[in-house]
Amino acid sequence: APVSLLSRFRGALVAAVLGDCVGGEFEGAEDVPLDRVLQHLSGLEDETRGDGILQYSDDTAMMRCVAQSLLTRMGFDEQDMARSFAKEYSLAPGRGYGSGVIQVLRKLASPQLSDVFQPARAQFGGRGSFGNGGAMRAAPFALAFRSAADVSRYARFGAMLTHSCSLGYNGAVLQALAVHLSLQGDLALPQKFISKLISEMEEVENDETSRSDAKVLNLAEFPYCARLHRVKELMEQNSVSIEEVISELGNGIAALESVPTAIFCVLHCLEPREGLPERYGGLERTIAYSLALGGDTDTIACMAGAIAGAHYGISAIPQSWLKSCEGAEEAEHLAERLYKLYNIT
Ligand code: 8NA
Ligand code: MG
Ligand code: MG
Repeated sequence: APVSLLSRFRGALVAAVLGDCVGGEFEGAEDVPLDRVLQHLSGLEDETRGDGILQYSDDTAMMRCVAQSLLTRMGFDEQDMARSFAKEYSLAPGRGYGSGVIQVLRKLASPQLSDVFQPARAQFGGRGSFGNGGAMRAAPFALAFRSAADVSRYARFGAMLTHSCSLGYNGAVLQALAVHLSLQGDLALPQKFISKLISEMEEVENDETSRSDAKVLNLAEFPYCARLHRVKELMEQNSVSIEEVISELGNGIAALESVPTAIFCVLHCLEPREGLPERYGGLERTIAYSLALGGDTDTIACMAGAIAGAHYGISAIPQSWLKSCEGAEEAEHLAERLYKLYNIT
């Protein structure tokens, strides 16, 4: 049966939370053997397991702020979103935030602050953060705006509240666009999906700031486009090892080293893969595969989860996984409210 748009909305936000919660187990680990991943995931099916619910981290905490702000303001309001981030951080500072972004979140709490983009610009000697913290929370922008141009514009501003380096906010744009295309059903044609993303990012990266940031950071011209071309090449290969994915695309906390990686995870897992259980559907494969890459596992699984969830819909998510993750039900509720907003604007 075709997947309804509402099911895709719910799938996107719930699978993002799932990726964050189940990925936390391996965050920062260099080597994550696939059997450890599968053991961790099958543990979720065991109702008698004693270790309780898996907690979400900064990824989900900030994504909830984005969704809530878009809902209450019925669109993007930088003051409100900034305040929401600051308030969330002050209430629960122990969610595993990046070491740099904490300074921005503290400054955003000041009522005297007039330019809410200023604290982000002061990061890292004025260069701004290129971490994946803008991208990890970008999915709700694709659920709030209909056109690719709006998704792109507001995902960029939303990320700039903490990530003022173009590598940081362009990663958020790419993630939001990937969710946007997935919601439209574009993953049915994977080659076309990646080609569309490349042509969108050619425009996004063709501005002075993006071009000069790439140069200063010693990166290829059009760094996201270059990575997406590598994703395309890996898709065309008969077999791809985990080591190859990590060396070609990365698994780190920089947006450039994790957003294209998350997109690859989704594309790679559209088909059954060796080493992954046959009973797994595509969404379960995507989450499992993302964790097996190691590195920034919670964030890569969160981003891959959002894209995959938008493709497969909510019914692809195992109930036992949903029940094991803090904030999954709340994410479903936020997705339903965003769906209503999407249909009246
Ligand atoms: P951020 O803005 O603090 O960036 C994260 C890190 O990236 C910084 O602490 C720096 O080490 C580095 N960095 C970013 N920009 C620059 C720059 N211009 N020059 C030099 N170094 C730079 O925080 P964020 O929100 O982007 O971080 C997101 C990630 O951190 C997420 O994965 C989140 O889950 C969290 N986190 C990750 C790990 C991990 O081991 N992978 C552990 C704890 C928390
Ligand atoms: Mg995290
Ligand atoms: Mg992380």
